[in-house]
Amino acid sequence: MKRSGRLVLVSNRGPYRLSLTRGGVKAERTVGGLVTSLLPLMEKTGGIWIAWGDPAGRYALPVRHPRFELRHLPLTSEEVRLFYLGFSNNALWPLCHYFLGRVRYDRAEWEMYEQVNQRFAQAVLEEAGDEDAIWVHDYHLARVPLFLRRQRPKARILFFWHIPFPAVDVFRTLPWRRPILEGLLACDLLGFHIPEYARNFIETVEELLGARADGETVHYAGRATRVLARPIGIDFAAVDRVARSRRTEQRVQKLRETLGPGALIVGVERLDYTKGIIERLRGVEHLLDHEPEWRGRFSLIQIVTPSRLDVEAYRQKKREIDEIVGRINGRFSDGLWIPIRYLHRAFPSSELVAYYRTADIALVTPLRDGLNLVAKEYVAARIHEDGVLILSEFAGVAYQLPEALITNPYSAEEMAAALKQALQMPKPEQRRRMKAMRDRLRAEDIWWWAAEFLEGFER
Ligand code: GDG
Repeated sequence: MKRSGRLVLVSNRGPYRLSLTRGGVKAERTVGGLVTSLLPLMEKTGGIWIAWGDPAGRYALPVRHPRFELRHLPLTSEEVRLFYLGFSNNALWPLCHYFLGRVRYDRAEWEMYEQVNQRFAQAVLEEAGDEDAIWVHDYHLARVPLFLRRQRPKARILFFWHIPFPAVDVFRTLPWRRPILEGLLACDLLGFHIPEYARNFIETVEELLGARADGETVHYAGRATRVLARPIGIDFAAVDRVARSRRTEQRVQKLRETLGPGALIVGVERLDYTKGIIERLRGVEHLLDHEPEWRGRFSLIQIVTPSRLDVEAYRQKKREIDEIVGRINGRFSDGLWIPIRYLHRAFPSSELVAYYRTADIALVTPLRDGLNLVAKEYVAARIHEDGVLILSEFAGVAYQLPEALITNPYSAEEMAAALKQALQMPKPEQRRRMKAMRDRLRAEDIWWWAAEFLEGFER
């Protein structure tokens, strides 16, 4: 039965990997930025979440205290290969992250993207009533708004684009640029993280589609779409609460004892070439090479969560990381001290919070990143208001957190300089910066962000 006035959320990846057991359904959280922010939202507002997944069907989740419905849409292995690994991750992902050298455009992949987007749209049409707000997420599903609009001219459709939107001269390399842009312009409210992406988008549709922009409203094909830039938030209070818990406190003590007296630096990311892991390691190597007095005085814990290992580019990246970690540790370890501790696996989120709380410095230095939630989680976990965040100028979140140390990850020299500045930063300066960042992220959390869109949309 369709209930009216609820939220219908659509994304490629869902919040859980489900398996059927004799006792019922077993749900395991999936890892990624979109899910981190949207799961608390769905748990609070309720509604239905449509996403790729097995087995097909509708599930009430979380299993113990159901708050929303999850509808799983299974994809065949051919669809996964062409739509997900192909067009989404070999064309749109590198394109939007300015990695033109990695882009591969292939007609069969595009056609499958089109088809799978149609299937998602069909599932939405089956679930959504006229009064529902339909909120489509991310670059995998750019055509969905148009397919919905054709069937439901009056539907209320939002879209949020989680990755960067590149400059027009980059985006125009995409042979299917028109249908992607027209797909997006079929929604009523289109969200990006930061003004730069919204500007790029507006310039792109003006130039490539001849659309007309009037402030933040774009007019095209007899319709108007409002374009809004608001960086997605995290559940700040929840991270803060976990960071203050007794269990975390014990974990932090334990980590400190095990890791010894030097400064601790942490890095956490999915294995992805956009995240700049190699470049970061080069920055560390540069410091140890050029300023030997720092040897033995800090170590980097680098957590790399396995991701997209069915794509060759990602397997290749993993080999490169293994190699450079081995080289740096081989060159500088002195038997007792190891500069880099590299962990290639996923951790429970409470364990990540313990690392954030223990680490004097967080390195978040992607080559390009839509926003970056690890930076936000680090800040939220710093309950004593100290610690230093080093941010790449190419992470969207740098726009929201100018109090971080902002650096250029393409320069090992600049990264080493930022690291040194962080290692020497006096506590009062750490506090001044951290407090400003905490105040902002507490205010601009996931509830603020959702209200900006859902209420902005009602207006
Ligand atoms: C996309 C955009 C944008 C990581 N390892 C583990 C783990 N994580 C969690 C982190 C964080 C999330 O995954 C990663 O979020 P990011 O924002 O850093 O990056 P993407 O996955 O690339 O997200 C990004 C985001 O969407 C939201 O719009 O910010 O720019 O690329 O929450 O904590 N979580 C657990 N174990 C791990 O090992 N539990």
